[in-house]
Amino acid sequence: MEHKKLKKFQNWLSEKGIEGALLLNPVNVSYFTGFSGDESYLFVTPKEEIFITDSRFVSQAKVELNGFKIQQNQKGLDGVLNLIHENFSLDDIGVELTCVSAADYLTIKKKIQRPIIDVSEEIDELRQVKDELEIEKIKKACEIADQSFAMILKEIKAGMTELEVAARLESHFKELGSTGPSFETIVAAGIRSSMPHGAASSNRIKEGDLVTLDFGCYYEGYTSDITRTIGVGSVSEGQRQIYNIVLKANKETIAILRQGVTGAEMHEKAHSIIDSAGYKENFGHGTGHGIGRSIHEGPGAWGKYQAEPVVSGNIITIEPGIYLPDRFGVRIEDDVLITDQGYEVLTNSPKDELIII
Ligand SMILES: [Mn+2]
Repeated sequence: MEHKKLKKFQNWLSEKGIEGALLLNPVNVSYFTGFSGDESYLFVTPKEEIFITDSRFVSQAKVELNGFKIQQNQKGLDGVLNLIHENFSLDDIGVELTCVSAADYLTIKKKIQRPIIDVSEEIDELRQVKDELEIEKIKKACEIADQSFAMILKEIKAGMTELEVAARLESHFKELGSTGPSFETIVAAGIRSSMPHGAASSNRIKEGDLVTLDFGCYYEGYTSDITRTIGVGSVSEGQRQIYNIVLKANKETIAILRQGVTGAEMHEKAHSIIDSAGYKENFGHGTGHGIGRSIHEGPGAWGKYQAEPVVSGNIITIEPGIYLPDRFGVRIEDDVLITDQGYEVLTNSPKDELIII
């Protein structure tokens, strides 16, 4: 296995004159090493890379990691810092300040007694441009989500609870090779569909409900994130109209995607359609975000002030919605890869007409 991303990070450390960086965030540790466990540490200098873990993970690390020095440590962060202290004389240390707890920060500061430099932003920037292998994994995560949705469509019935639907959906992820959901599955039926993030509850689905399902799964450490809203039995003309406005916003926003487009432009496009239909106040959240090893990551979340343009290799969501308080809501979300030529939609569950089950 090659470690191009780690090499880039090490080159950056050396350019910045940072002598070593201690990574604690399990997502970043996995990103650079391919390790699938957690609670481990990666210490890197411009030339060396040491993976530090405890006895639970040593044999797993030996199987999964290639080319890393593996050190066993049973004393948590204190032990890791002792190990660094004994083997390296550093003038400064890089740390992911956005994900280190205040307690850990103080421990590092006390033990190392050298300036602490934030490396989070550089790692975020590396992570937001996906390579071929990462793109394949996210495509597979999207495919599993699509297939699971096709399966659940045959099973949902009036009378089931939202939790029952979520449980079945999540079990399909695993049947299809995913390690599980990448965030708390949202199944929101009837009035609850007007809550943008109504996690599945014991509410029972009934005839005439719209049901919003927002779900995603992990495949080899990479995530998917998709939303579909469906109808149960018969739906009203009003429900269908709202669906069609959101669908138009979803499709037309996806259609503007290409390198150089900013989150603000995506947000403006989605809003132009929803606002002109008279629902400005009913679309309160962002229009989308980056995905990858985390469900929310670079290059950002799409809102008015997101001025950074997307680039080839970014994988992002587009997810407009309309929510009518105490009545119902609709959201339609897809995952899209930005390419050199334009874009590629990675989630392919049907959406062109409101699905009625
Ligand atoms: Mn999303």
